[in-house]
Amino acid sequence: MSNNAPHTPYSLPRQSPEEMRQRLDAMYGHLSARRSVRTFSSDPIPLDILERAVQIAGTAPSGAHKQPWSFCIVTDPELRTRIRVAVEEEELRSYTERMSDRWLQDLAPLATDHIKPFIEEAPALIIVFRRVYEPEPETGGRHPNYYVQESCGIATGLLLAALHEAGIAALTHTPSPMNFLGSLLGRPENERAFLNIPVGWPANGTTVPNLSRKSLDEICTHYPKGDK
Ligand code: IYR
Repeated sequence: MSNNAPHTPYSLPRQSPEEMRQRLDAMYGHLSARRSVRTFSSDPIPLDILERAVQIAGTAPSGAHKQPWSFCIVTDPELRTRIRVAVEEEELRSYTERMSDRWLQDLAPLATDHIKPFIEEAPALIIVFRRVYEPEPETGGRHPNYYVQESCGIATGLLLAALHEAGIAALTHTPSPMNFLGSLLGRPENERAFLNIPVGWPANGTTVPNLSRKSLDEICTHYPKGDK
């Protein structure tokens, strides 16, 4: 891990407004077609493609540049079966005991339940862990990380964009609690499971809920208000 880097000159090429608009229009057109997918073809994805996407995720900014994340690429079928069993146990408890009626109603359009075949059917899971501190082997102490949630959220956003760029679908799956993922993967004590992301191509016949996104006006406010 790099630290105490001396400063180095930095600039970005200026684009013309036309070029900026053109590039962002293209990016919006592409990214607005990203959808969460829950049914995957089992066709394997070359590992170097997934590694490249993880490398892109690792370009995210992070608190004090601590890069407090680890990405586990799980293709092992036997391990995925064990993950599925543990996931479904927790999800069953969530759906029947932990989630409120309001929550279940809100989820109804997604038609989800506690059965998660995608854990075994998708060719890979990328399981993101947040590193809450870094161990200090010399002293046995703990060096804290900062803004770990935010940093991992940004990195995961870049990961999803990278996968989509390569035409690979993903699901941000959040079994809760998900401490069992750390145990099943033998992760170190300083890591906590953040998200389970099954990845793959959509299975033939995949459908997604017919959702729409909020408009720009709904998500963006100008100050001063008169602007635009
Ligand atoms: N983790 C559960 C429930 C769930 C919760 C939300 I909020 C979602 O947007 C989707 C699912 C599951 O994966 O089924």
